[in-house]
Amino acid sequence: MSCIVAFGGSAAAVLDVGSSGNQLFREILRDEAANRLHELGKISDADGYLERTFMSPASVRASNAILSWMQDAGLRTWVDQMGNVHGRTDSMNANAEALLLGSHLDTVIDAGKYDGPLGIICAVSALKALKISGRLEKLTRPVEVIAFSDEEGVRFQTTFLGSGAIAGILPVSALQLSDRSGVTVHDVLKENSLEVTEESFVQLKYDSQSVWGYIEVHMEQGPVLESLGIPLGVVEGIAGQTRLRVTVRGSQGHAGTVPMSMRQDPMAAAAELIVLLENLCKHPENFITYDGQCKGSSDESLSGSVVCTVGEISSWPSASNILTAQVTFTVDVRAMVDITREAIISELSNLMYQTCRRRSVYCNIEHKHDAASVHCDPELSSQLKFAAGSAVKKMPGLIQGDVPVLMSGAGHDALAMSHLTKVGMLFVRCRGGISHSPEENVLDDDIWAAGLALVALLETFL
Ligand code: HGY
Ligand code: MN
Ligand code: MN
Repeated sequence: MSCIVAFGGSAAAVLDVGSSGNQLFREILRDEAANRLHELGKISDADGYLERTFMSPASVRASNAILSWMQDAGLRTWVDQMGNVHGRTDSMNANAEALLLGSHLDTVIDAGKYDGPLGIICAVSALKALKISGRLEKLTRPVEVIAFSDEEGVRFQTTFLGSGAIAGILPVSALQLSDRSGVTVHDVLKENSLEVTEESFVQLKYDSQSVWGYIEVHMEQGPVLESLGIPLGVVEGIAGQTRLRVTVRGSQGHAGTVPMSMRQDPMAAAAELIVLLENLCKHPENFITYDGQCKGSSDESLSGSVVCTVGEISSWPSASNILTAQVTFTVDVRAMVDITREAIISELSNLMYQTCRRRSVYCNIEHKHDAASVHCDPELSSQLKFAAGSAVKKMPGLIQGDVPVLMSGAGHDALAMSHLTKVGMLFVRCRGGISHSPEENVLDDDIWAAGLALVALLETFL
């Protein structure tokens, strides 16, 4: 049985004074931050690739490392009953509305080391830079870093188990969600000595009056910043998302004896449904209008605004000489316009059931997760834009340019936190826009730029 322990951190870092005399904290915001990301990238539940799921042994080890780094930054730390790791300053005005910073410590399967941890490490490093320069206690409001326990939703197929509890949008029924092996969220918390009850679960929600805002630093997971040659961008909005689980059931049989005309083949049906999904999302204008109604004419405003993915598929019994009995696959639909996403899901369901009827197979579409799109707070975003611009200007050798504003197709804890408070996001350039892959890469100098931007933002609270 593993449980989360908190142990002290150490080491002061050397103050880095750049050529212009202002403090660049290179050793903290760049070198140490990059090392910590590298270290976290090696904490995995799997051999040979990176995987950390909700409250897994590797997630517990990662939590302990993050706790120690938070303490090293002079933060008061604790772990809450959904496994979120917290580090908070004890500022002069302890009762002022807090600025929350954070991102997720869990990963996808075969993950890169920046998706999630980059936002946690940059936030902790920025606060350490203030501590080193004797300004942590001078913050006029509390600042709290939260390393959320589950944003990817890999294990229980519903996301935001950590941030959703803090934001108060996670139903207590989530504790009864079970993973593939039948283990529930409640079970795995208990295994980690986190005895959550309905009362204690509800108390995890933060009072919106006690929160000033939430800021998340995250790798872009897209190619735009790299194509512009700019290390940082500000997020205008985050796409809404829907996750489905589709089950197709037919009649199991002998691969050699059942004539093609007599088959109820869920594998062939699933293949047709997946191509149907792709066609619907490649050409939504052929099926729906911008206001979400179904129609036949083309409407350019829809093209490119919807993305759909089948990322997981399984069959039973999976053998080359058996006509399959059942196929299950996941569907992930994202769109910036919620009524477009909802219309896609409705049209998809109609088309899927029609196809299954025609093929005399049984279809079931299970709704696993929905999150509406979110627009970041304009004022918070302009503060982030200014902070990012000032950071990039300080960085020796970085291309100077206006900090771009981007949309996010990827989901983030900021989606959940937007139900609690105003949110802002800072994107960091990544190589080739690659993410959810071990090929993920963020330059150390860009990690530095993101940390400097957070320091610049925190300085507005001094
Ligand atoms: O799936 C997403 O958009 C995020 O990485 N969880
Ligand atoms: Mn992700
Ligand atoms: Mn992420």
